[in-house]
Amino acid sequence: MAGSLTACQNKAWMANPNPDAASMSAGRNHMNGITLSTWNHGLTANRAGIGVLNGGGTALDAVESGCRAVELDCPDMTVGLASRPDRDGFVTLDAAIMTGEGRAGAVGFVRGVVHPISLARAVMERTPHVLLVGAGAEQFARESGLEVQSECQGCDAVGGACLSPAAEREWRAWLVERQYRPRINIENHDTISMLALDKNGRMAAGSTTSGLAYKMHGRVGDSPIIGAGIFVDAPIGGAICTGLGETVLRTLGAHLAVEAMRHGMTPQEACEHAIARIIEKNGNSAEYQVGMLTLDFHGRVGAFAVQKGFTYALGESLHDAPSQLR
Ligand code: SD4
Repeated sequence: MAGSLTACQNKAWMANPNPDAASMSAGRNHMNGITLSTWNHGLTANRAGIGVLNGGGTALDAVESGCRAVELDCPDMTVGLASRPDRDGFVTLDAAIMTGEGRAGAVGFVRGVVHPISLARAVMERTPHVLLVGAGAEQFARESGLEVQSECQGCDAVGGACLSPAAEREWRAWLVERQYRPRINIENHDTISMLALDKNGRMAAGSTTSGLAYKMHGRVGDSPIIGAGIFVDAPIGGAICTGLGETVLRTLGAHLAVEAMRHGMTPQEACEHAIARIIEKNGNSAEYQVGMLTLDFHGRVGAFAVQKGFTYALGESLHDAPSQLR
């Protein structure tokens, strides 16, 4: 039973990766741990995370480092300050981080923060709280010595002032019709969510995103909500989500998957179970995408999505997740 793993058993993946987890073979070349991340830019995150793990760093360091890499370099314009804005032209960012011991930190609706994942970690490590939002979170970022671009803050009536040229061009084109239709599997919602397991059997999860392009000002998605976008619990495992956050919030998707593993499901079964519940509770699954990844303390991996087209990175290889709709 997963719930009764000993610390020693937790490291079973190092010597004997589970043969049932087909995709494990791709991650096996990284003997210092496992990195598992959403979408194509998961490769960027994993490379940074692997570097940390190979240097003896912890899963927590690996996740922070992986998320930071995508916050700085996200060609999809879905993570970090160069992302597409909300409908009023402001880039507002959400992030969360959690460890297997149950420590967690998150930030929502922050502007100008270069590395929201590091701010989430600071909330976890330096405050008695789990979630800070908006101006208070930005103030805490400055107090913590984290980089905040001050021109991105304040109460301007109209945004657009500090968008990247590409994001501003697209936003202005979007303004012509102002249609908000969350679409699936296009570059306007590709959060980086990441799980890492280090050689000492510690696990961490993280997520950082600009949320949905052209969302309402003030909208916060699943990514910074512990139990929704990410969840990890030793000695069971962790789960991370991407996609239309409202559907994940209604079901606390990541928590659901981890609890399914606690009750004996494999990571793959847990993903499929959680995605099935998301579809059951949110109706017409043709209209949204959710991708979920799971990892247990044996190193077994699960991946499943509502729609086809959800890619994920395990170590340095990219995979297509199976999906409910084909
Ligand atoms: C959100 N779940 O804000 C995020 C968006 C996302 O891939 O994951 N996009 O709803």
